[in-house]
Amino acid sequence: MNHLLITGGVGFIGANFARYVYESHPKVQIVVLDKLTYAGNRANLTDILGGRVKLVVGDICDAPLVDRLVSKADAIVHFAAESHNDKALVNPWPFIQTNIVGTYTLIQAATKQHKRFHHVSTDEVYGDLPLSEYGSGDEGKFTPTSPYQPSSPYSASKASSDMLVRAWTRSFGLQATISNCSNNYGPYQHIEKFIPRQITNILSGRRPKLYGSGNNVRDWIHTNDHSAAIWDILTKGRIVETYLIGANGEMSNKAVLEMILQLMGQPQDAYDVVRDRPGHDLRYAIDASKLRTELGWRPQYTNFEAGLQDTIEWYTSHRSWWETSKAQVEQTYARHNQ
Ligand code: NAD
Ligand code: TDX
Repeated sequence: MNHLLITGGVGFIGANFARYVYESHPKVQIVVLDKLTYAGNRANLTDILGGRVKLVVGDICDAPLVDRLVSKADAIVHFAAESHNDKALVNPWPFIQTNIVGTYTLIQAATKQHKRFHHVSTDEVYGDLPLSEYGSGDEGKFTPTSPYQPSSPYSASKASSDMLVRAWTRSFGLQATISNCSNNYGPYQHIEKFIPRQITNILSGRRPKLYGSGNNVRDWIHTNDHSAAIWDILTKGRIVETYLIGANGEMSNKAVLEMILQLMGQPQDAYDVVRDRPGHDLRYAIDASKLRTELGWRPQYTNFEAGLQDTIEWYTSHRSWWETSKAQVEQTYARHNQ
């Protein structure tokens, strides 16, 4: 595993993973393939580019380019995707193209060249869980055998990509693993997403925006815990297996927002309730016992409030990273009453 090809490596989770590998595995050479869409930011890697980390700007749907880069790698870790649910509800096409055709292009190359492939996916492929069980002490969670029931254009495109990877392992012997992770938070996350949107709203004098009742539950994990889990799966995971990644971080959106407001010294009710997301998934929750038992993975960021405080500090001290795109992101949301 000395030469890694990381797709989507200047996006939020890909960049955190590239930085994690760079810092903890000094022998590994990294090539990042990224199209630099609105969600990709070269600045996420600038300080480590050159030497052991190279960036190739290109599209995962470009088969000749993908073939060439795969030939130089020992393994491919595939993060590149269109990742935002709200955008998929407005224009699903890029999600079909990148998430499905892009994944197809990569697994064709990996299969032909007999390369190890890790596919990064989401818990949203399993649909949602009832809210009624949340907090009852007897909550059901997603497991690796939960049925695929995606409910949104984004999750349907990710479910499709998972299915392609599974089919290629069986039909063509692709040496692949898949991971399905819950909601990530941490530095470098695009400000269209829930936590950074609210933090940067407060920092820029805007009011935070909560969709609908705010009772929807997400299972939060720090992105560095996600990176460590992917490294464990890549190096110790069983081929053809699916691992679920989560850190028992369930919280309602309203509770997360109230924690942000409190940590930033704002009144608890200083937010707007806005139009709910159509088809809004109610609750996600991950049972990560397979990852813990088989691979010995344990989350390190077990104090969500401390992780959130660090994240607030990161956005506070990296204003130039987000300030130039803030007005445009909020204008787009305002057009949809969100
Ligand atoms: P992101 O939107 O922040 O980053 C995606 C990256 O992919 C960007 O750098 C973008 O430029 C690049 N990209 C998009 N289309 C491309 C293409 N056609 N060719 C090459 N590069 C392209 O997304 P993220 O939140 O970092 O998510 C990364 C992966 O993790 C995705 O596969 C996502 O489904 C998965 N995931 C995300 C979460 C989460 O909470 N954000 C949770 C579980 C799984
Ligand atoms: O302003 C907001 N207000 C709000 O209440 C935004 C942007 C979101 N929300 C709600 C919707 C969700 O219930 O917060 C929750 C989290 O929203 P997102 O950050 O958009 O994440 P989500 O839709 O849950 O999907 C995320 O986790 C799974 C990632 O974006 C996906 O890529 C990943 O697969």
